[in-house]
Amino acid sequence: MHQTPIFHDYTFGDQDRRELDHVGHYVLPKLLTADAQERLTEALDRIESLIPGGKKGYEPNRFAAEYDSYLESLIGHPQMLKLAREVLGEEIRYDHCVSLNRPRGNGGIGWHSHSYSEDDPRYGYVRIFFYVNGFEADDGGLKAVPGSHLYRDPKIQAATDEALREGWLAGKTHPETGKPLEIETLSVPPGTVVLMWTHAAHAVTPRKQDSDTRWTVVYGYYKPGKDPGERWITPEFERKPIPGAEGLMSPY
Ligand SMILES: O=C(O)CCC(=O)C(=O)O
Ligand SMILES: [Fe+2]
Repeated sequence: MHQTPIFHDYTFGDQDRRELDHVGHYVLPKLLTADAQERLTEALDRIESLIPGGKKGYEPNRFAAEYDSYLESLIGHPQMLKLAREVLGEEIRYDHCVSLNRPRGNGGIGWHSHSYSEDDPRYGYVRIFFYVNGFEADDGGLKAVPGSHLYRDPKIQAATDEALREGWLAGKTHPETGKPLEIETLSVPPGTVVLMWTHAAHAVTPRKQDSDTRWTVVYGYYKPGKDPGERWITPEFERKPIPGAEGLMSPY
């Protein structure tokens, strides 16, 4: 089936893959086409409007692709799958699509990491973030700790940068360089895609009171073979035929 491109031309080569593996995240600035940015903004605006009064346990933001056909169509979009496979290898599964809109005054989120296959680094899990209108470091900005993913710790947690430095980060070094781990703040232009390994320590700064909404959606994919835990997919959605997504929905 023909689908309108969502990404401009790019190459994600061996060098880029090595950088993702070394750092834990990888930024693809301005990758989204103008058309994709426009349609994503519309879709994410709709999701945002559904949140008040949304169903507990089946929240429009947490099950975003189940509430919006455009977001759904991206799960199996050829360019999305090509990127996911460049990162994870041929065999992949879909895990979740969550809207991460941050309206003005949104508090951001403290330091954390996520889980998957802690005991076997051959099985990866990657988040593909679409930062549709970008962000500045101090305004709904993503922060990360290069090298933290190599510890494969799914339980990193800290409320502030200071608490992270005094806690989890204290004395930790990059396993490949021996250099002390440090916090990195990002700023990205509109249309940016960010890849992040699941065990990377990350956090988000608050959105300013006088800013517009930060429009963001994330898609999670992994290499099957390990227990993915609770996936944010309803049984009905798991069975739904989605063009391009055949074989991606079963957990293993
Ligand atoms: O809102 C963001 O930029 C990141 C949210 C996050 O931590 C996640 O989706 O895992
Ligand atoms: Fe996260």
